[in-house]
Amino acid sequence: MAASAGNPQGPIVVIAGGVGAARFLEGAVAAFSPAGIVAIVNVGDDLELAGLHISPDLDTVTYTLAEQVNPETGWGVRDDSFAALERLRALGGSDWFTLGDTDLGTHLYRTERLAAGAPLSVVTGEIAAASGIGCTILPVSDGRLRTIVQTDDGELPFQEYFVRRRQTDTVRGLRFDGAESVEPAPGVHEAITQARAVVIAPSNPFLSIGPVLAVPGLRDCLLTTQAPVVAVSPIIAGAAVKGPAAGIMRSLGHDVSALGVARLYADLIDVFVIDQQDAALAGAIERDTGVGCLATQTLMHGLDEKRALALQTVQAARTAGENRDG
Ligand code: FO1
Repeated sequence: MAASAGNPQGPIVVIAGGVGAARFLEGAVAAFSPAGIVAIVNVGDDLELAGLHISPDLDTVTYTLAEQVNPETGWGVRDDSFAALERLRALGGSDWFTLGDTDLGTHLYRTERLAAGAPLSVVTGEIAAASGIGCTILPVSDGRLRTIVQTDDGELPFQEYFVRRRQTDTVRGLRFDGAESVEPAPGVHEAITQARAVVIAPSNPFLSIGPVLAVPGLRDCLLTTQAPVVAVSPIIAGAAVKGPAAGIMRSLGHDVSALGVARLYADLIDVFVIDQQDAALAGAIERDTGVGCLATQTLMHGLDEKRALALQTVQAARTAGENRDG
């Protein structure tokens, strides 16, 4: 747990998965100077398909901040066309992963640059800059890290579980392939160490934040940074805002509630942000985990709500850090 209030000149660091984190980041970029924000993004969802390197969470964050994301899905590009996918289908190729034509351009660029020897963090920065994004987007690692989902049908690569089999398998466990040997990407350690505040975004704690925390040194970095660390609950009133988080918590034996999430993060965080619908849980969370809570509106509809959540979350972190300093 952090030891003091953090560096007031340092960045706001957001540990991010896909859609929920991207929406939180939209608010952060609106509330604070984008140049002072660093997103550290999950790469456990990455996949190789038809020879292309696809990084769904990096792309979701990038497209969202570039105001290019498909608002209906929260991933992919708005108003994209699917001529390439239709051709692939007509040829009898594999079409279970929906790649739009504009999105494909991103994967072609990334794959070519990686093949030429550029690290993923550099390529991600290039794509962000070309998309007009003012904040820093970093993959948690340049190394190969892949989430493997353990089910009754055996081990499944993440996107097989998530997209191809539509999250219908009961999750018995998770494994982060490559985690033992990867390193944090350049800038990750520095950003957390020098942060003003670190936010664990309202992302799936197992599928999105789990792979980030599995990178060697990341947990220690969060435990030793001077910056206050805050998490935003992705579980509201016993249900996930989006995706399979509730079912996974249940099948892995955790309480499907903000309290269950708080227990997962208790050793890392100084304060926990829960939804106002869960305000009655604040006392139990504080007694059970020793972590203080802020109950507020965490469901983000428009930009005003996203900005308000970002402001309140960072303020809660700063206050927790100052109280800790005494
Ligand atoms: N999610 C789906 O449910 N179906 C898809 O066909 C799909 C394609 C896809 C293509 C590019 C991309 O960046 C994301 C895509 N996603 C799709 C979303 C993605 O699988 C998940 O949202 C994340 O991996 C979980 O954070």
